[in-house]
Amino acid sequence: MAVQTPAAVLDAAAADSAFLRDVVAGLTARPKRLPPKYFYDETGARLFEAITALPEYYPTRCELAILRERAPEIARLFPAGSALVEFGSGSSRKVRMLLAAAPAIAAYVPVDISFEMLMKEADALRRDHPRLAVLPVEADFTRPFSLPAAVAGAAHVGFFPGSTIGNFEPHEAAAFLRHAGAMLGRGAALIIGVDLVKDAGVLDAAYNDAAGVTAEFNLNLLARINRELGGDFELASFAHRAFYDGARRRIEMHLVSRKRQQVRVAGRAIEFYAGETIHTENSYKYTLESFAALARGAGWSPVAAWTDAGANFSIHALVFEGA
Ligand code: AVI
Repeated sequence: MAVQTPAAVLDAAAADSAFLRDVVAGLTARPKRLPPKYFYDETGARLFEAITALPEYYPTRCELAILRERAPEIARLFPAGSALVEFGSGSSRKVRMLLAAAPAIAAYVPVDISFEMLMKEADALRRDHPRLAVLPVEADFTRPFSLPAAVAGAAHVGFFPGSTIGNFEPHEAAAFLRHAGAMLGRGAALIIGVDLVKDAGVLDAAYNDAAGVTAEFNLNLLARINRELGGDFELASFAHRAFYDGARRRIEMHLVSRKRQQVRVAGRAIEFYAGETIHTENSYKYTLESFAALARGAGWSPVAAWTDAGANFSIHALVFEGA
């Protein structure tokens, strides 16, 4: 068994209480909701990896295709000796494509909430890039955090792939871009993946895969509440629902109560009527123009944007001018 330091125990307790607070607040709100960032416990991260390989889930494949084709062009935007900061690094598959094309990068700062994942990926990257300083930061990148002192003097480039920005409400996305700019500094570049508006049928299929992996990913949120907060959700009594709202340009994901029922979470009774939903995620889709406008409003100048051949997904390069 791993021995935890007192600080690690405190961190875990603080994280747990934030989870508890957010779950109680979300399940007692009307309509009920849960923050999507809690999808990613160990099981959720594994299920998300499985989603990225599904035939219907095009974003990962399309973003990798853009990186494969455009990495040398993107790498030209990185000043010599710069530090690449990745928000929510997870597996290092995408950044490896940039690192291979950009020997000018001196340091890589992966920021992630999962300490185990950070350490595993950092070790592998150090082996493959012995001259690169790999400086992991364990943090929730949706909250303020500090960059390592070792990169204070370097030019900074941010990397935020995967269209995770789409899981933020537009005002949260703007706030994230402003904070990222303030942290990376005036003149810093940001390379960001953004999913694009497209045919509703393609979008619906991507979030309602035939194998049911997205349903399992959605339901794992209830399983996680059972595991970590002593909840008694019966998973079979909830159904996955995902649909595209064309007016709001977003996929909505919900968990629908199949019957009238009462669930207990952390000693509280939560009532559901039949058909009541918990809103678990929004995944906003942008046009090239609507994302550029969002970025401009947050102090970033768009300098380039690339799409895959089918124009399903985009990668934008932005430079921070100051808010
Ligand atoms: C991580 N994020 C960009 C995914 C998305 O497409 O919004 C999460 C996801 N939810 C269901 N499938 C994938």
